[in-house]
Amino acid sequence: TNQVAIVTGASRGIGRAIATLLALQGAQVVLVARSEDDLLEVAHKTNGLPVVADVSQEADAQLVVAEALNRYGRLDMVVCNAGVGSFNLLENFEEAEWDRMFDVNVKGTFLLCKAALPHFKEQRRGHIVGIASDVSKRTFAHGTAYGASKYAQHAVLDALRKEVRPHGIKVSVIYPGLVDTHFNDARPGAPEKQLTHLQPLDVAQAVRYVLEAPAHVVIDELMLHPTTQEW
Ligand code: NJP
Repeated sequence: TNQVAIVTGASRGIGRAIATLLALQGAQVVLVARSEDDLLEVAHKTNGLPVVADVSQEADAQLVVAEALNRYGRLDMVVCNAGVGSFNLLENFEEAEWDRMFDVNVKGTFLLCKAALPHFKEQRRGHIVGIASDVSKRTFAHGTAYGASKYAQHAVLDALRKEVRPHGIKVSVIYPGLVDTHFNDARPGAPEKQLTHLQPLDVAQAVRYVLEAPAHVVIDELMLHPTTQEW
């Protein structure tokens, strides 16, 4: 198909896998992240449009949607995937680190949805996909800030679903467990992580699945874990 998708956090990890899979399926992908070099590499491999942007800035979110419409003349879906996380005891968190997680994970999701909605409403069609987390629905020690931000991202998308369904717009949220990426400064690709973690492609295939639902079906939520994850 010639569908157009915006994917945030497309420079590496899950977002890169989503963009790559959607491009393989024939979509035009608009690739969003702050790291220009990585984005250009993904753009080269996917024939996508790189837009260097910070999802936590409203002007950037508006620019991303405008660039998509300028370049391709259409917009069918947005994937709110960009996210950051770090883990610590509550008393050891710096205020700036708390703010960073909320800025990217919650405000970033809000701002891209806000930017895309006028267009989706006008065409009475559109699909918003959020990459939340299994910890959007349960808490864990050292995860006060990240967990709160992912609960909040889930709440934004869950409430938004109720606002936009009458306009023909779908909201699907993916809740992955551990994924082998650069998340929290990890180094992906260690052989043992094939047992303990999902691969980015596993999450990308879940995204493809929700996007391929027929017009009369919306998959609201999809949670996936590595079989070895106990919590
Ligand atoms: O992480 P990573 P993942 N503006 O670090 C981008 C969720 N999740 O793929 O800007 C724009 O490899 C960053 O690009 P750059 C998680 O919460 C993960 O694992 O160049 N983009 C990069 O492309 C998140 O929502 C796990 O630094 C910004 C990407 O985000 C999503 O999965 C488990 C940005 C991060 O790539 C993808 O994370 C789970 C900004 N301000 C949920 N800040 C897991 N990995 O275990 C960051 O439950 N990015």
